Amino acid sequence: MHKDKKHLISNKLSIKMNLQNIKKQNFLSPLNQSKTLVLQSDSGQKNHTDSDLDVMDQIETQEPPLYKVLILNDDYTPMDFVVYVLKTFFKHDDISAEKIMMDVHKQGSGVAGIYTFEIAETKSMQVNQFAKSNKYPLKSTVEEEA
Ligand code: TYC
Repeated sequence: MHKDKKHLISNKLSIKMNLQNIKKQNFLSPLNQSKTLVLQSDSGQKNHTDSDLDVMDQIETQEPPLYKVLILNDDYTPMDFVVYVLKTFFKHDDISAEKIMMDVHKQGSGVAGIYTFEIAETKSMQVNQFAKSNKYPLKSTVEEEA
């Protein structure tokens, strides 16, 4: 099972155990899609209403949007450096890192990994910073999964 989904289900259980009332609030995701956020709130009411249970079911079925971290080709970054990046930041083994690096080298870009928004952004920034520190032009970007 997807780890974010596990997280949501465990959220659901903790809400079930601890909360008497549940309130919804709308907010905007990084790409301005409307989402529903469930907030913990006041006590006093012993039983969950049907609407509370609907909200819990909604939590369980929501999947977070996913984002690809792309690695871009250039003419100067050494192949070994790209393989090291793929193994270190994206936990690929030698075979997979070598294959992704060669795909990027031949096709111009490739997917290093797929994550939720903050993790994807963080990894991409870490790669760009690491390449810059080593004076290589290697660049990474983030793109929402189709
Ligand atoms: N094209 C680079 C070279 O020939 C290798 C390379 C591969 C660079 C992938 C960046 O994302 C990259 N040295």
